[in-house]
Amino acid sequence: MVASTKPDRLVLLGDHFTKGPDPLGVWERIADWKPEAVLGNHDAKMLRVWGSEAPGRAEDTCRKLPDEARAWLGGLPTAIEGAHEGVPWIAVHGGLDPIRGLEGTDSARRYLMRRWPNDLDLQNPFWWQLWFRPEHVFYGHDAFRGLQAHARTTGLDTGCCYGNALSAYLLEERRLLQVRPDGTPIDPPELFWMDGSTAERPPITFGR
Ligand SMILES: [Mn+2]
Repeated sequence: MVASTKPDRLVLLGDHFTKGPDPLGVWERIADWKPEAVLGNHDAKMLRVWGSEAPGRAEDTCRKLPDEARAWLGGLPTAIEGAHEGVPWIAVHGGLDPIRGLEGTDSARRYLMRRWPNDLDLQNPFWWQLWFRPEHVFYGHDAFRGLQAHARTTGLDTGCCYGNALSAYLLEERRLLQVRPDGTPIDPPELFWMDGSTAERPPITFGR
């Protein structure tokens, strides 16, 4: 997708290394492309355990990567802001407080939040169901629900590491891009769900 579109800005949405089979391969791409990126919850875990000999997925992943990857992770912001044709956008891994916005969402919630005001009660609404602020938010962290296309939020984690698709959004063309895990383009894009279905379903909306 990067080779075919040659974007001016490439923003990765977090959880860069722990999910797939080849973390070093991911790092080599990052070192080559030098994308912008936001910190994911698994990235934060890696920073906490780096250098530890303890067993665990994050620890194992750290041991496969050079120190430069640690420095890169350690320098990542938890949010990136931009604007395209007058529309402001924000990239985060998890979510944002729909009442207090970016400035009112602390770092951990930016990379962890799925529901608002917290994830403890599964009856709580998803943060994006309550997002009526002016910025369009792009996020990851929720492969279980597949592609999430709403008016002002777009969830792009379509579970490539589970055999589904890698998804990206090309702002200049307002177009979703997808490839299969082997790199084959999926055109037109599909909505991927964890039950294996690719059929299009109505987008989940709330109050719109
Ligand atoms: Mn995550």
